Amino acid sequence: MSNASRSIATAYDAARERYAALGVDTEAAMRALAKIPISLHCWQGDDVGGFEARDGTLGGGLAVTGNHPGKARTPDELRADLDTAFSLIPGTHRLNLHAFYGEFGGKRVDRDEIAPEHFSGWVDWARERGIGMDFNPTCFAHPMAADGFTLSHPKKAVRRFWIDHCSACRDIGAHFGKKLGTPAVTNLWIPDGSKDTPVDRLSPRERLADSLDRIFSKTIKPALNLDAVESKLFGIGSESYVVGSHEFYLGYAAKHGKLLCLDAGHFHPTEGIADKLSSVLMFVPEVLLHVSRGVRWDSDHVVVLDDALQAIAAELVRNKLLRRTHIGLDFFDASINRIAAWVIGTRNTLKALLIALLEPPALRAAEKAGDLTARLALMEEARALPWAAVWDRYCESRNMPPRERWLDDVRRYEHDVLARRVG
Ligand code: RNT
Ligand code: ZN
Repeated sequence: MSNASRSIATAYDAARERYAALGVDTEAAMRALAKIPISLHCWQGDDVGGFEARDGTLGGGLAVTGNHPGKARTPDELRADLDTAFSLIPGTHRLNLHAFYGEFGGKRVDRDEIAPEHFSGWVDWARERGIGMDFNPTCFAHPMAADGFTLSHPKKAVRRFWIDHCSACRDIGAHFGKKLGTPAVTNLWIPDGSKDTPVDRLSPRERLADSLDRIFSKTIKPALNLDAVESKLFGIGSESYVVGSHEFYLGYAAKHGKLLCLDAGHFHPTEGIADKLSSVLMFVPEVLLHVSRGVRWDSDHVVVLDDALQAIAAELVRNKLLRRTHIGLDFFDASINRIAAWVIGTRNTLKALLIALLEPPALRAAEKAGDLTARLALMEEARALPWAAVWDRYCESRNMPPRERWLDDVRRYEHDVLARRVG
């Protein structure tokens, strides 16, 4: 046993005892953590670029900043990068793919023509690794979305095009579900909105509801594909009005039994999504999370272990909502090593869940007894409990580098692989 391993073992033994005295079983917490999949978003790996045979602007109000060298240029490179990230994250996780990451063999395959065959490389890759896949229509970075409207567009032909794209995506999601033995969550987000104050806020929403009804008219078994809809408060170029607002999709999802996607960056800057979970899950069957971090706006910074993230994890664990929650990530930072971005954001999400799983029962008991002084006191003391010793043990027991040791692997990969990607 190395010195580092010995110190991790000693620290864990002390932590286990400390937690046991508080009525917390650290082994059970690690077992529970191992069962929670996180869906890693492919788009952190290439700055939301995709692999279509077209060069275009990203659009849709999405913006990636930074020019760290070595971004993935091909599906094989992106898969190799993902393999590296997965090799540094304990647990069995998932891949969340966007439609424009299909493999089109250099051919122009338009969005309304995509089919399962364009994703066989991804399916084979996921199957070999025993992981599930999730999916997303790509309703941006396309001439048909250039004026900022897609499924709510006033022109029927434009709506038709995007309806066909989204319908194709559900079939592809179902194909993933069938091949991989776990349902794909196919999440629909559109950029539709207006820079300046519109006069008519209603008609676009009526058109969007009609488009959604058409997209979802085909019944697909939930064992294969689950539909999610993602709201947003505002975007770049849609500052004054977003057709698919929170109220719109909350109502739509509740009425039609769809999943609601809550993106942590899609609300007012001081508004967290943690408090929404217990309400929303009373009325929609399941939720999808886009774990993200907005800095002053929906900037999609890499997720850090902040209060907002810990509050989300605490809500899921305390209210036993994990069974009905699909956890996905949504951030993109091109100013740092992109694989490190995945590893940092995913490991932080897991750490937040572990902290929640290790919460002493005395907190709830104090609240139940009406002792609000003790509730606050215990909550604050709990922040300093030795969860990090349990995390290190969790990583080691699953043959994953503990602490910051994963960074050595990322640096090696950067030197051996990423640095050779030029042009
Ligand atoms: C945009 C949404 C959406 C995208 C991805 C790329 O504001 O958050 O989820 O980030 O589809
Ligand atoms: Zn999102």
